[in-house]
Amino acid sequence: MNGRAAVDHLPALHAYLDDPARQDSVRAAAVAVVEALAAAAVELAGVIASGPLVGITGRDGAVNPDGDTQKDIDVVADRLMRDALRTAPVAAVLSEEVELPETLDAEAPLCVAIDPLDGSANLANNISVGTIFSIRPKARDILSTFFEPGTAQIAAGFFIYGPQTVLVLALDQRVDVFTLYPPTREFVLTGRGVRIPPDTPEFAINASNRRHWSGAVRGYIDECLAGANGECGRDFNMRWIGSLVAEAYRILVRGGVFLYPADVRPGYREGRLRLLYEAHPVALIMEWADGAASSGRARILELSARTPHQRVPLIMGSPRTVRDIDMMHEGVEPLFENADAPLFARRGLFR
Ligand code: FBP
Repeated sequence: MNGRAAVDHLPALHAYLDDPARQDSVRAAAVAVVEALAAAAVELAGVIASGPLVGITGRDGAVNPDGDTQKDIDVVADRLMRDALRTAPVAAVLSEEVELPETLDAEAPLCVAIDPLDGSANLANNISVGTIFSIRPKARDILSTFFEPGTAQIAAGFFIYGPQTVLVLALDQRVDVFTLYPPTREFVLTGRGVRIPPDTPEFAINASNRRHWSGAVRGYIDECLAGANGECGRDFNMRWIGSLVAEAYRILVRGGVFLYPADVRPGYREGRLRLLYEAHPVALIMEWADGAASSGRARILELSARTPHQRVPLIMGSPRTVRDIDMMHEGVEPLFENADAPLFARRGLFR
């Protein structure tokens, strides 16, 4: 098969972005940010692919502001992404690896929240990891930009460093997929206008935390596990990769639902994932691809952060499934309610 000939028919990212860039100055700025991040992602993909051959040991180093232990690759990814953003029209950047937003060019029109390398602990096992970003117009006061709801985002996306390096981009109310073609170091369009299937019997959750979950989440998963023998009357499949970008990508391809709920463990009472650079951007991607994203009690995009590294429960995927799980939260006390208590017993998915 002639790979080169197949690529020649596909628009490259920079050509594809010409159209939105012509529409208005804010969109032109967002396109410049995406292109800067894409160039950095090509570098980062090379470093990740070579790993120990270029001195990446995967060793733990400092602890980031959120209490996570940084790996050497986290530091490299953070430097690459923030250096790239300095070349783009960005007023301030909030990175997972830094405590507070950093001002870059105060006059520039956009602010960016970024997780430079999500799931880096997976790299030791050669599992896909990613860079997640969220782009929003600068508010009058730069800092307050980050405390606006997720609906303020004008674009978002993630790169996956996996078997292929892929960019999933939400821009102009649509979601497109670009794949890196290594010989030219260019991203080319491989998936146009992604649409999430409305209802796929597949779920992803870290089931080892079951005893810590709220009754609503336990009830939903128990019904999935009962499968054809239970009230839902059909079998479910389960996946858990432990890498948000890989889970989100699977949902874009074949639907299903991903849950990282709040639970009773100390430090998990607001969930695990971060609102500004994990939940907000993936929620925008889900919604613009016809999916949904919720905390169980509210639409993720309507939530505002109170602190830069705030966590949030995240349920995302096929819209009917997310809606069903939201319904199971209705009338149930927020967290720590007893799954066996009468209140929960009244609430089920299929009754
Ligand atoms: P980091 O932000 O520390 O990289 O972790 C995020 C993450 O790896 C997600 O990608 C993934 O969904 C989740 O943590 C897995 O968490 P757990 O190990 O608790 O199941």
